[in-house]
Amino acid sequence: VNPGAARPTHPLALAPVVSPPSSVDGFVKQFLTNLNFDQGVSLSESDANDQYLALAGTVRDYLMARWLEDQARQNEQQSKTVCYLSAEYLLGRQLDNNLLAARLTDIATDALAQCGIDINDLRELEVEPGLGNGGLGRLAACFIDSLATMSVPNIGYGIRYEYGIFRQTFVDGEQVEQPDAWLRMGSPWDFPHPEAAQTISFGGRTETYDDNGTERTRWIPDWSVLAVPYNMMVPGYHNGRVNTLRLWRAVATNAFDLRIFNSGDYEESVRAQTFAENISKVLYPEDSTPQGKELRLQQQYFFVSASIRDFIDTVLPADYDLTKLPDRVIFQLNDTHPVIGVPELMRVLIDEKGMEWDDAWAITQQCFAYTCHTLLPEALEVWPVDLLGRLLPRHLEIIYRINEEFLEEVRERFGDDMLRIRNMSIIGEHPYRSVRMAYLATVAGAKVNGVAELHSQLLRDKVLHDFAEMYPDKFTNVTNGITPRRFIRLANPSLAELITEALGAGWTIDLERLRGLEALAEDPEFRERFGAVKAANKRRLNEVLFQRDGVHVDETHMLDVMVKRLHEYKRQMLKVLHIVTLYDGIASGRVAAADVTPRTFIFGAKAAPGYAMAKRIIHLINAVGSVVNNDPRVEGRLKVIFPPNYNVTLAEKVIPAADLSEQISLAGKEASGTGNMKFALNGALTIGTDDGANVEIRQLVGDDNFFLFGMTEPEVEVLWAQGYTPADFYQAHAGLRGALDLISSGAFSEGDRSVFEPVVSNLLYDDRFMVLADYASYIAAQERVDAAYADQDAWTKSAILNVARSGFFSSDRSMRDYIDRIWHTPPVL
Ligand code: GFP
Repeated sequence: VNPGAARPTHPLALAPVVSPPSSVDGFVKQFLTNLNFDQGVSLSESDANDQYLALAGTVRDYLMARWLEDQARQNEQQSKTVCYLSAEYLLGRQLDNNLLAARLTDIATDALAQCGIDINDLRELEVEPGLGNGGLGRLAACFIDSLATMSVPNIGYGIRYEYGIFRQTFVDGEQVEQPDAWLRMGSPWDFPHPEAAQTISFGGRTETYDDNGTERTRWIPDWSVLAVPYNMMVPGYHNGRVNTLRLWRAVATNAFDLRIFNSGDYEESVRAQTFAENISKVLYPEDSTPQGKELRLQQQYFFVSASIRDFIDTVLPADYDLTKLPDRVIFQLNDTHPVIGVPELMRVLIDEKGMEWDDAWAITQQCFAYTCHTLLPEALEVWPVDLLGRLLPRHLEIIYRINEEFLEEVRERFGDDMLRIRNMSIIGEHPYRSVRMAYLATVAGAKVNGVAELHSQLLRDKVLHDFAEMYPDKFTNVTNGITPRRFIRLANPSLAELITEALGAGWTIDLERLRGLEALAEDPEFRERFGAVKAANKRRLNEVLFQRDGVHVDETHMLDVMVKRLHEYKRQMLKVLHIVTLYDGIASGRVAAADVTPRTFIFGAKAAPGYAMAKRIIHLINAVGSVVNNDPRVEGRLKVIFPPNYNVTLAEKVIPAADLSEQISLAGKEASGTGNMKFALNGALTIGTDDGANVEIRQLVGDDNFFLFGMTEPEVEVLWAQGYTPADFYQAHAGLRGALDLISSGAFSEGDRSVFEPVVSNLLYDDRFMVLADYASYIAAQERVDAAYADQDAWTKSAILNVARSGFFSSDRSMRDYIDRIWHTPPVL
């Protein structure tokens, strides 16, 4: 919607858009219309995919009127918009979420039944858009859900990757990646808007010119691509609001194409097109190899430039006074991926809109805020100056000038302290000249936040210490959260019903109300019903996994679950060592099987394709699983399940069934975690380190309802400083020795000792994430878990208290904190 553009004058253009009637008959009619006119089939000829697409189209039709109204209202009220810039959105399936938001679930179910269709069959056809790697992308999806539910104007901006996160398969226990062609069967939830495309340029050079006596700079790029927006609706829960998620797809420009095409070189023309379109082809894996680096920078600039210009040129009125830009927008930088937006906004304001440097800088500093999601130094992005200068020469000049002025400020403040200046410079010198994107974001952003209390504190004290000293007021914390709509209402309908029965319906948008369950933890009847919900969720998981992978989950077992990206810092290896220890105990006869709590261990994890150690660990988990699951000595006691291709859809089934949530990263490494919150809110107890948001979970649920183990962050530091020798821990602990020796012996690799040797020697001689140092404490905590689980009634009580006390972790609360501390964007009612 471009309020500045000429409006059609025909009277019908002013007529309101009307939703189909909210009745079963109205739904049937609209559904059949879509089936006939959009899919081009009659009901009797239609297949399930036609029906799914028509169903999705029908839900969309219901939301459309509100969507159009909301965009118009936000323009009229000149409200301030949160533009969330994120390279990832891990959305999960859309159908159920949108039905729930629009209160259409029952109507749609009945309407389809009238057409002889079971809606459940169609649900299963939806391929989730996996446009993210893990927590970061899932967080973005939770946030946009909350903003819509809170009626806060928001546009989520990102990339419409043609291939999202790869589909994981296992071949002989090893991860094999398959492309994720999520668009293959059609994509009913988004709308392309080619007329709103932006031209995004790259390469070339800059030159100065005389503009009526003022020297100005312009960028003469080399090549460009079109960014075509695809809009998705983001409906709020039961409030009739619909925000927008705008994802950009790269398309070759005509000019680019035509020039080559006319020269008769058709092959070259196709190649050029492929080159341009590669930009939005695939989602980059988190720990990717350097080959793709240039393309990754292209992706980042592509979506950020398109988004900023879209907002300025399309969303704002044509004559908008850009000195007032901070009244209308805050660009939230989700990690460093969109930070190139800082020099881009400067360039637009100065080179395109004719502003002076100082004015542009003052505006830019109010329009951006930065969220950091990591503590691993290697995860803070840097771009080689050569590469950035080649791809975005004007931006590099701007970055240099920002840095020059910033370092001048540092000098004024702290004197000529060369070490400090070198440490704070946005341009790093070692091992090569590079732009430190986190520093650029920190200097430019109005606010910088971490994603859990401990993380924000470590950012201030360590990672960005000098900056926090210089700008103490910039730094703040916003603890992450998750949307209760998807992760309780949709994922755990039986629990949701039980809660609603106990507390009334308001908790879905006011999660602190879960506190009301505390009293009920004392009620034996409620505990029994709560326990029954868990058991039913285990049965449901059993059905899903049996259908999906042919494996069974025994509902009498404790379900001990670790699901998250595979990374050494998250320490899936510690979990493996626990399993091998238990197995070794029984198999060697040292421990009677009857004395071991029956447990099923469930893993879900993808490893970045270029991350060799992570892939070996996946192989090891599968190898341990295949030995354990086939050894009659441990039958009925231990079982390992590792369903391939863990994603949001599977998470929604696994998490509600879990008894024990594994959050076992090395203290000081996990920024927050959000899986930990999902488990607690679904009544699992956590075994965890004092890391990320675990700290806050433990404080809220209480020590009695949380199994804490491991070193604290300061203890980790002390051990490092002393010189950490993992082999000492190996020597000191018989159980650990037994487990590592068993792996080394080839027991899980058909006698081949070489297969897992790199994993074992990495632990013995390097062990950056101190798995061995925390082993003994972890095993002791697991023994406490067993003891606690033996009293099922007391366990259930703890589980209820976990739910009751975790309302703080709603993403609605996170959004309120961002609004109060950073954005200052009131709802538009
Ligand atoms: C990252 C961090 C997590 C954090 C999320 C969201 O995600 O600790 O909770 O971002 O802030 F590491 P993952 O790497 O875990 O996917």
